[in-house]
Amino acid sequence: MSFAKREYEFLREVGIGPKNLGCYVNGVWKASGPTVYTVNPANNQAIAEVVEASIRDYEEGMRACYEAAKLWMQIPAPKRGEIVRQIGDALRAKVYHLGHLVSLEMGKILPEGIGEVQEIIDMCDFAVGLSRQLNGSVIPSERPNHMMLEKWNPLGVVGVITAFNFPCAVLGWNACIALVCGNSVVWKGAPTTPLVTIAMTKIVAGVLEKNNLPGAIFTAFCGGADIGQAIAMDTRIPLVSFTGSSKVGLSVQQTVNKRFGKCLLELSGNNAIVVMDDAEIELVVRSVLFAAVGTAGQRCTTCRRLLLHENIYQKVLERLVEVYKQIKIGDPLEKGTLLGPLHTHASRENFEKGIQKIKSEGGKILTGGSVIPSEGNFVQPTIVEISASADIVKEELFAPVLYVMKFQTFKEAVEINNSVPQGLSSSIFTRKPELIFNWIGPLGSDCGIVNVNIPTNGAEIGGAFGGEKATGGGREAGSDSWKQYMRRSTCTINYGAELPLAQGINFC
Ligand code: UN1
Repeated sequence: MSFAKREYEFLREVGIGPKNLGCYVNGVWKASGPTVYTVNPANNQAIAEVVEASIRDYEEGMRACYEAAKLWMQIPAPKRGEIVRQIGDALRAKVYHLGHLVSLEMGKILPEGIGEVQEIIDMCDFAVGLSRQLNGSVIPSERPNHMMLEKWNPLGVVGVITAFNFPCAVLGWNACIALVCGNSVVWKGAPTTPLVTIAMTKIVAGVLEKNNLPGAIFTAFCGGADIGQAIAMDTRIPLVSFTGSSKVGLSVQQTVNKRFGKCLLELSGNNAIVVMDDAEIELVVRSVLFAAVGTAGQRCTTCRRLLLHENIYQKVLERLVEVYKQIKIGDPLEKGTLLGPLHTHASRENFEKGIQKIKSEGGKILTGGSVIPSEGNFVQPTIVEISASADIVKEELFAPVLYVMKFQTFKEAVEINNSVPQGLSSSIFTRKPELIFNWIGPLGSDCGIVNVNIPTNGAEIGGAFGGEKATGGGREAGSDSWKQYMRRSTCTINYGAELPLAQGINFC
């Protein structure tokens, strides 16, 4: 497989040139860190050059960002919503071009690249509505002539550290909410997707500039672990939202907690689809295909474990293997491709190591299992028959590798679903009401996302997104996730002349 090096028209449309400065600091593009090349995962050829942030850039940016928060938080929330509305409109105008960039630099197929940008647009819409609903409550006081109320105030600066697999949508989940809540944002994107970081920041920066607002309200850095570590340690950042592996997330959490900062973690998943014997097989096959092969298995919501009832085991498996053999693998920007490359050469090596481990632990490869010789990071979509108790099944192998296992009862399926350290997403296929309600009930799936008759991935933004256990416990995007981006002030106001004390205490 080889790809000719092409000129990508859409890069210009989103403000990317051959050489790019990777920091948006106090409203100015600059950078004094190392120079890196971002590469196309489909052929490992350089796309463009980026100068990353140095710690000096970080300090300059953070100082301005911290000051800008004081101004931004005094702007009424619905007016902040208006700015986020404009960001949504600016993204709408570029959804196609930005989607291409995501696809080019990350390696996901174009419909998923465009879908990722759409996810931020959806978040903007959600956040605009939210900007008029940051409601507190009024609580009856036990004391005469007293009033108790809850007032939600901004935190100040929200730090957002995102991963390569969703190089901009996860920024959107956090930034849209953080901004309407009155916080300024400091963002570090993944080191291997700097162009998406730059293009996305240019969109936001353009809106801030047009409205004569300080660019420092949205501060962004391309860079590596040193900038991430600086964010985790920075006492000016009361909330750090981190997306990545459980291992790195734990260390970020410990660093942030040590200074009494708060963390919002979205870490590894190890998501199962449970198929009962009354399931509609074609619905299952389509769902598993999207859940296990979509984004080349590099979503945190990717289905990694397929639990099949013994009565339909053979039938589903045969159908899946047949469908897997027809998957079109190739250039993610090309129409019709279903499986693009893994993101980096290292991910490809990781896939190979994983396959070796699978074999050594008794896994039987039913289809796939090899890398595809090419300049890029292509691997075969893989189905493995393996015991639920194998060590490798407990890990998140970030590749299109699906473990299949058999069960006899619903109870056993739930036990297997819950038997891994991670707890992000899960799904059951059945039409039986008692199974559906048990699945979503207290003794059902222990995950943050508990689906029925749909894949484990592809969540809408309206719900709170995140998971339990080693997934980190965070909830981002919709529902009431916004509360994490604000601090709650419980206010008791005495408008009388006396001083009655709570609990009836007489203190004189
Ligand atoms: C991620 O993989 O980090 O539910 C996020 C989904 C997407 C988001 C995935 N909306 O698959």
